Amino acid sequence: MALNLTQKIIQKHLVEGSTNPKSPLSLRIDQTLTQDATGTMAYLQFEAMGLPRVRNELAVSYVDHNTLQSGFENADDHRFLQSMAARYGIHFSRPGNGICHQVHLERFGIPGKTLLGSDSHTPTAGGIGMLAIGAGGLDVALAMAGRPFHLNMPAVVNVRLTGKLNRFVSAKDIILEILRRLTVKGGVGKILEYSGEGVKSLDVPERATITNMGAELGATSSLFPSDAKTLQFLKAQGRPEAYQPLSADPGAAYDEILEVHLADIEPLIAKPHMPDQVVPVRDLNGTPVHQVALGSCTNSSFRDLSMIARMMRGRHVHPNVSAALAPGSRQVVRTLMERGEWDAIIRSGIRILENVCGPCIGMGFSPPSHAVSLRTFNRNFEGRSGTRSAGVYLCSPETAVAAALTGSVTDPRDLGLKAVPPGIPKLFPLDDSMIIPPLDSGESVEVIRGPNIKPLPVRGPLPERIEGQVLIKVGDNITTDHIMPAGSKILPLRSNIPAISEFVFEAVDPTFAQRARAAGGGFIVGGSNYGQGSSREHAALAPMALGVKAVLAKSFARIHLANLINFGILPLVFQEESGYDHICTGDVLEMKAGNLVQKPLVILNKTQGIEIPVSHSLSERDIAIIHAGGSLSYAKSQI
Ligand code: MIC
Ligand code: SF4
Repeated sequence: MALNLTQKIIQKHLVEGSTNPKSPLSLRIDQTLTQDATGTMAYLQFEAMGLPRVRNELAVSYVDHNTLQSGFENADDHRFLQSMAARYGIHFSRPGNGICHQVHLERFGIPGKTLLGSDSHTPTAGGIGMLAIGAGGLDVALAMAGRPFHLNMPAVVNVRLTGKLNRFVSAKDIILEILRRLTVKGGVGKILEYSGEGVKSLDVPERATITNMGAELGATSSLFPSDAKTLQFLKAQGRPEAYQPLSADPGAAYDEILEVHLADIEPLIAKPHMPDQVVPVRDLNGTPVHQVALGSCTNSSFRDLSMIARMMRGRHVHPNVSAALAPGSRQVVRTLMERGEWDAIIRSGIRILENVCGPCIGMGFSPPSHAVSLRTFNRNFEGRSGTRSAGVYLCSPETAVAAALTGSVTDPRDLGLKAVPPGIPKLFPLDDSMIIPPLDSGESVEVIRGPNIKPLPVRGPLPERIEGQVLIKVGDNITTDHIMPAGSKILPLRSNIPAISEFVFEAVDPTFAQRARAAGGGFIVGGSNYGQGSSREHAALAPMALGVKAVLAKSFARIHLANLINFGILPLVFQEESGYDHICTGDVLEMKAGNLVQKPLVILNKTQGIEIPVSHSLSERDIAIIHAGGSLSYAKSQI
């Protein structure tokens, strides 16, 4: 049978199950990655499993998120992560080396392998032909313990790219066009597999921009074939031996087909506050811009930063704009330096930040009040920049530079510039001195824990009957940034669940944590695509610590759903969407939870005196996990 590329990689890694549509399956995970903001929890969970060393092929721990050290907390976490890596056989990418997804692509990505990462943008590695999936820290900890990753077979969408991009239109515009068509829920339960003539015109870093932002569609992953461009990139990384050609069989079947004609795409921009609010840049031409932020795991490759340098050469940032750049990696910076392009950036007046996530996660460079901020990033959720009143617009590096030069939204094609993007260099400057390789044996290494690292809270087994108040009712597309905000104030508490719990739903209802504690926990009610966005398991862990027993929603985003299960919170969906209308904040609900296999289940709204049918998509294994009080208790019994 002719197979598509997704099926091929899955079949090679299949532990249990099949690639039949929607069927449950488990996958062998070759590589794992963590970043510091999710990594501390992941490693505490790994440690709790009691193994002497990681069991997967390659595990890498990156420090790129929590690098603003305005107190001991983040520095403590870095030291903890470094000692954990030495203790358990993990590569450690030191702070300042670069953003996890960029560095992983450069130094570790291998076509045809599986990668599980505790960050929702892990599918960036799909640009090099890996099947890369974002997950909660606990799932990554389990993968490091050699356990397979469980999911339901996603639908495979074939995105056929034809033609070639026009000048000053780039990979970001391709994925913005797809977001415009499919929306932030259009990819849930799907893998986007790219093919067609148009693929050949895209270098690996451009492909990675596209697979990166597949996360904003809610997609499980996005995948490009491995071809001559992949070989060229791996050669330039000094790793030609990692190459193998990979593509779908001729005539392979797909669940859906999406045609994208590259020549028809124009520069696009996503308006506040969702990545799918996409319009042509020219619709906003002339809108005054106050801030431009360049970088992030979406757009900080050498290709993108070189294009910025080429467009800025001999020019200067507009006096009304503050522009800053967080490069993707040291390698990117050194490549720019070798080619004299770094100088053009410095001379232009662009402010230089660390090689980290930085402003993308609200770690500095927050915009001024009511500002318009153009960012080459992937998320523009309200308040994520650190300034609630600011409007963040997502665009390509070309469009961002056009605004930095003119002080207003400008279609980059109107500037009359001659700049063209560079190709892949013959050889990037290779320097892994900021990646500490694992020791042969780490048994004598002491793990260093500062006062910021607090033990994990645990949830007990699910009781027969759950009862409690509806603590909050929210609408559609609620992100994990709404549930558990990030930013420079809250992020340093990622290793301290009791402290971070105080900020759950802070921007939506600042009384939430206090009310939840006073009520001894209760229920959350959500609309559709509840929990989209970041993979942060804190959006489940912190509500669990506050006593949340179940979340009732119209539908869930994939990673958050898995995180709720992992921490023993019951995720229920309304059998009929109208069920959502029959619940108000403050209502008291009751449910028998002894037999979750039987469906539909019934929730009694005691306040309104009505019964509301609910259902779930839990597998037998998920049900066992929930009954056990979460994945860790369940896994311990299995290892
Ligand atoms: C994000 O982009 O939201 C993050 C910060 O990288 C998160 C992970 C986290 O919250 O630590 C993600 O995308 O998973
Ligand atoms: Fe970092 Fe932003 Fe990428 Fe998340 S989306 S990994 S915060 S650069």
